[in-house]
Amino acid sequence: MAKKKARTPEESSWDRASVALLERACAIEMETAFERADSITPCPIGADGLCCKNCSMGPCRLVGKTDRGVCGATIATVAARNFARAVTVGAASHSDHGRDMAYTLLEAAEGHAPDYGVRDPYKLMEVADFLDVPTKDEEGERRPINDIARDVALAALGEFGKVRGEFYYRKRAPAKRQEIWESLGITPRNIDREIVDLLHRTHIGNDQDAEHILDQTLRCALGDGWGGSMLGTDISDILFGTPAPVRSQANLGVLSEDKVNIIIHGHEPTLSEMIVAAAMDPEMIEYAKSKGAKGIQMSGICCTANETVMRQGVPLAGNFLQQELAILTGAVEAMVVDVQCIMQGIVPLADKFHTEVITTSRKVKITGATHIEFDESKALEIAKQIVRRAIDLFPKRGETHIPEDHNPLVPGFSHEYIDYALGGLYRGSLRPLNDAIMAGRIRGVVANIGCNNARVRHDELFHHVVTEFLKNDILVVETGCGAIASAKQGFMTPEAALEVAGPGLREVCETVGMPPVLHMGSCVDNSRILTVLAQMATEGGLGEDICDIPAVGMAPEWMSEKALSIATYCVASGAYVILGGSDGPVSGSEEVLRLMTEGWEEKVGGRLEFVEEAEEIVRRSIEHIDKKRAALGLPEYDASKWGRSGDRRMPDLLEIPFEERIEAVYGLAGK
Ligand code: NFS
Repeated sequence: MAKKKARTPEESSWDRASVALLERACAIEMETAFERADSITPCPIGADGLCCKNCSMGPCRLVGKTDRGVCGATIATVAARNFARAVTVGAASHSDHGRDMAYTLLEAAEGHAPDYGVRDPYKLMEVADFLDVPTKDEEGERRPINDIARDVALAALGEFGKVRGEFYYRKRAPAKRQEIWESLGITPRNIDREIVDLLHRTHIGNDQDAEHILDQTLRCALGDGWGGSMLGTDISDILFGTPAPVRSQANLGVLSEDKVNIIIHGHEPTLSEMIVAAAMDPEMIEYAKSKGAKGIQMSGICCTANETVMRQGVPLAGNFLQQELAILTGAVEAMVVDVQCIMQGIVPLADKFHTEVITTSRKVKITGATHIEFDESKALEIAKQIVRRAIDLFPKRGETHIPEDHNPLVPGFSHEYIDYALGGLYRGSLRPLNDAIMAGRIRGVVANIGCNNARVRHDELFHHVVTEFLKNDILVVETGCGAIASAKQGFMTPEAALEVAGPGLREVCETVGMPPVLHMGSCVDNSRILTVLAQMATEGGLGEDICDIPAVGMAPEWMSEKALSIATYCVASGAYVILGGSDGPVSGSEEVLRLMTEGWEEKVGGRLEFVEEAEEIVRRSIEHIDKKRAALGLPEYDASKWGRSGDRRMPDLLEIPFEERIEAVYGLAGK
């Protein structure tokens, strides 16, 4: 591959463990995505959304004097159509994951998947209610759990292809939001239909009005956020338990020198939960010992990591751009993958080591990888087969280079747990959060989510924006690879609040005992963030709708089509969303950019902006939060008012002179 300007390891990643392994890659001349990103110049026409290849009269590149394709399609039509296609793929990926979870619940309820069952009956009852599934029989007696589970699974599957009637999960949004969707005609009819409808429209000779294409894009994305993703989250909780805080560790330093390392990578907890169970089986541990290992070390990459860290505390090996780097340690026996965000590059790299890449999904094979197809009816048996295979590779392990870096984290902040943490078992509510925002102790909320992107310095944008938000008393909630970045950086422990957060946010975190950056799960779990926002809007004091709340959503290092779908459903739900790292995939069309900002703000109260620089992302976010505070008539943010509530920890106070201590605790000095 011809080399252009190559970045040094430090220029490629902000993360120390990754830099060490990139140095290793250089030393042993192994190629990674970082190097390929340097070698491949992205096509500037495609990057701006100006290349149409929807028929064989093209591809038409709308640059220079060319402002229409062969069929006459305009720049705005082409840019909107390309964006719409990306959103449909993203929505399809999340939603199909949700569908698979529903099938697993159905199989479990009907007794065909004996290794699975209902682990959270409370969540099952709640979801049954949303889906109009009766939980009691005609005599008023509780129906058997598996009957309810079967009907919930069937009703959930109905949301994908419902023939007529309403999309049930619309009820999860604030009433005002539902009215907006209704008046614009963008309430999803069913999840699959909006995806297919949008794909149909983007065929040559169909919808050729950018605004009209983008309206359906909002509708399709809503079917993801409030449909496929939300069902994916809910059913995962029913099957595997609703997350609550646990302790864990993050970064490649979690790999073990003397245990069999198995990395689970992908997205679906169906497989990973079983592998985790298999790896804990005493028989498997004994088998590992018989091969000279001290045991089995599980860890995760990407959203599988987020699913299993939230529920089981399985350590996070790393985020998207660390999948190849994990193999470069030489210490990984098996990387077991299912669906989404799996780079083909891991297979040739694994070939150079003793590592085996094992694909498991019916939907995903990678040339050169071992395929062991997962089957829910024999889940644990297959999981054990995979674990055994990994153990067999341990004696072949050669030289290892495991970085030392890892940081503690406390993940597990489902919306249910946040309710509980703030209000206790009997008064569970978001009232204290709303009150803290209204008083100005918490200036606002940022949802910081999404991918890594090999074209921007790995993890740097995440680090920059999160640090600035915390200093400004902004609570940060996270999912996906963004959450893994913060975990690695040590932002996800309660102690972190003392180090980084501003005085108001610190007081709140100390009182509740929570980190200032909350890990809320995988990318489908952005639906948890929607739920929190909906509850904040209905709790009172912060308006009546999501668009009234002083909050911003962002994916500073995004790269996937799923991230575009998330951004779009958040906007359609009323949020201001910023995608970072570049000027975005529609930058070639002024009209589409205007439609996604002013146009969408007028229609749905949210807007989508593409902002390359971290400083500018922070500036615009804080400006938006303050604008929303002012619109609600809340006091102007003033950091000097906080930090004296008496919540400061004793060890801190003991360090300072007595008079200052009085001032710090009671604010009484001089009065
Ligand atoms: Ni989300 Fe999760 Fe990571 Fe991006 Fe990929 S793993 S679904 S798409 S890269 S955050």
